[in-house]
Amino acid sequence: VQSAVLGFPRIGPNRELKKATEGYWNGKITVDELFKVGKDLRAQNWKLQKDAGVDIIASNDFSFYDQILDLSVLFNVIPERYAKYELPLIDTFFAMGRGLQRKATETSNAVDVTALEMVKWFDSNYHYVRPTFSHSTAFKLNGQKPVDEFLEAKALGIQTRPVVVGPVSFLHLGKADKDSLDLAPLSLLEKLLPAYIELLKKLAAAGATEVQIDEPILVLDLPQNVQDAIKATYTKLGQEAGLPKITLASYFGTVLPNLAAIKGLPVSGFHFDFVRAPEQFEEVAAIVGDDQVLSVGIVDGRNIWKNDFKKSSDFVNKAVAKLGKDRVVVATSSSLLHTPVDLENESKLNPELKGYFSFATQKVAEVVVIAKNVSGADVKAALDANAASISARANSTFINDSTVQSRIKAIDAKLSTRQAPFPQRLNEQVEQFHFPLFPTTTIGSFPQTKDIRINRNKFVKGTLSPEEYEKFINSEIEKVIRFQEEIDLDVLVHGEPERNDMVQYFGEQIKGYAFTTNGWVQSYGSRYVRPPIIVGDLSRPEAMSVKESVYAQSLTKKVVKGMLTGPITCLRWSFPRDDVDQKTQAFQLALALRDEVNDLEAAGIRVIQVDEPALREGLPLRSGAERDSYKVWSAEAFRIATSGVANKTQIHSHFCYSDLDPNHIKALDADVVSIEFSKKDDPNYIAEFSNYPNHLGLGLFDIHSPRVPSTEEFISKIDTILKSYPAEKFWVNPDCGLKTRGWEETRLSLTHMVEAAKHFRNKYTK
Ligand code: THG
Ligand code: ZN
Repeated sequence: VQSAVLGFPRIGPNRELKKATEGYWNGKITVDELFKVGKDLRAQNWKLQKDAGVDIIASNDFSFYDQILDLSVLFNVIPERYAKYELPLIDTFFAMGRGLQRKATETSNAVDVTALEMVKWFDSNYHYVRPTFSHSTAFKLNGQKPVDEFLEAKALGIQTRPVVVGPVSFLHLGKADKDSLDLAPLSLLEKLLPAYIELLKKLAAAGATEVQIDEPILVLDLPQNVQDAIKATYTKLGQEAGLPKITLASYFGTVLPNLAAIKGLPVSGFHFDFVRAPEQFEEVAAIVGDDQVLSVGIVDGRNIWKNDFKKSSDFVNKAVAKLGKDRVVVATSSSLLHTPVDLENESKLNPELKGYFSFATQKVAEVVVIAKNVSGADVKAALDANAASISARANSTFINDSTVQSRIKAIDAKLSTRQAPFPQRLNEQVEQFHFPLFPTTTIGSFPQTKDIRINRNKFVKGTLSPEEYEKFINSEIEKVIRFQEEIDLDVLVHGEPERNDMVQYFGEQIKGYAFTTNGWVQSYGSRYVRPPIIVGDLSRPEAMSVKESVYAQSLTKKVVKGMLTGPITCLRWSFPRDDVDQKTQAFQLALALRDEVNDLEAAGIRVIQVDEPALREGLPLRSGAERDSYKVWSAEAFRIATSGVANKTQIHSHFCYSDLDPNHIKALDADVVSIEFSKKDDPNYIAEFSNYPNHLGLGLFDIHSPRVPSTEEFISKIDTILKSYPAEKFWVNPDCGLKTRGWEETRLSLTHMVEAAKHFRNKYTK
């Protein structure tokens, strides 16, 4: 039985990739230095896997930004607005990922282009850059990244299995560009396939005997035409001579509803995710043909709990019994991109807890042990140690807290209902606040400057005393308050200088969480997060955010909004427990946050924002009972957190990164919500929200890009929205928090935004 890893994190054990890409963007390193860092990281990752004894090692799992953006560039899916500048390919690639605004110099023309849309990768916290097709898209190979990286590994003496996302997922996950809204991306399949075939032939010529083609959309509800496209595509690839063998892979769920589309396909093997969907085993194993291989995804690519070798081996043995040892592969459930690199880098973690975890490097070893075990090799020592650890965790004192458990049992409908319905609350709020028409606000965070990071690091290291650190944070808060007063925003925020990350910051203060010092996971581009780990029942021993909000409010007559992260987002952006259901964990978080919301109100904070950007990504990938139930309990969790306040306290919420369902948002019953909007070109999306009963801010500029929109651009954007959206419900705000931006851009963008709001305020009050 062979072992396989579907992909390894590319960020490096010490975030080498981040430093290199950001260094390149800032002109601190050359393109050759950037490429050298990439090459070294790839070599390091391949060697690590080779040394661990992995039989099937992926290549082309590396990217300088995003593997889907790699594909767009590789297949020349480059909208004219980027192509026209004729930049070096790597710069076109980054411009598509993050936008580019550059003044003309003696040797180059000015560049001004926004980024492509970025969306959540299935139900993960990874974001991909959406392939954007138009009628003029002309597929061809731009370079040969997968071939180059295969050859690079080969030169190191390592035979790899290149991985690419397949043509149907590539099209289905993409969208039509704004100049081609009538275009159905899937209609381009026939034109795209020759480019894939050319790529596969080049890989074969370079010596690749096998490729992994991912069609992760197989775990979604697929319309018949998409299922037909899968069938047609792999039938066609099977007829083509001179290609490497193909393993067709899917992950993050069950493929059962699309089984008819994959049954009988002429590929050499299938990979399925049996961590997420063990129940699909019998039926998928039944479609594996006599000469096909089944890759059993059994080591979790999405969570950090140590694998249970006994349980996994038993599972794989079911496959061996059916197919024989030669036709079974033991694999990670998905790429390990979604897990931190190496547990050994964690020196501060409680040793007991550390013993229960497994990061990417450890998972590589797990795959090998399970494969050896089912192959009949002697791995007794590893099995015994594993069994001891698994049973120790089950009996750990970190897990149970009876106070929390009885609070959960006592939850009733009253706990999740505001005192009065929205119209009445609104009256009381209007009377209290007197906000102008088109009120302006931000989503919460302001630039996290180098200075902030340096001081935080000193504080964490102990070289800055708590008193000095608090003084520093207060001075940052004051700066942000004065700035917002100066540009005349209506609802102010304290700017969150004290927070490293909106989930990690709370995780560190909630009992029942563990957190890492170096457990970085790529979120998008050069931005990474360190998800905290839920290890036991959750509660809030002390107020978490009151001090900073109260200080900010003390500095100004304007209203300061308190800022919290909602229960669903805390859950989704953490590594959750696998021994309790998600709803229970969300409700425990909701109760902890309810205490915080109530404390903020009691301390005089009259507007409280509880962000739920991860609400949408928590939605089960398929429609059905599980999804319906999620919509109900996730909304209930939010309402439990936010319903303990008076009518006149205004609850805000914020969502981003995904297509939202207005009905789901309605069920949260927040007074004001802000949603990401700047890259939604589709007028129907506005229309969908025009019936939303409460107040709504449509994000007016993309905070992921350093680009500064002009006042006129804001005005024209608002004008368009007002064609189908009522002025009296309209809040004016950016797409998301500003922590990744610089002060220069922030000052200009927000100033222009406020000017535009005032333009309409004048127009509508005349
Ligand atoms: N926090 C978490 N998950 C997220 C977001 C977040 N998922 C979605 C979205 N926001 C992703 N966006 C970001 C935005 C900024 C950063 C990370 C993800 C970021 N990271 C710092 C970096 O990479 O330099 C590190 C922050 C830190 O010091 O902890 O800025 O906001 N959980
Ligand atoms: Zn956001």
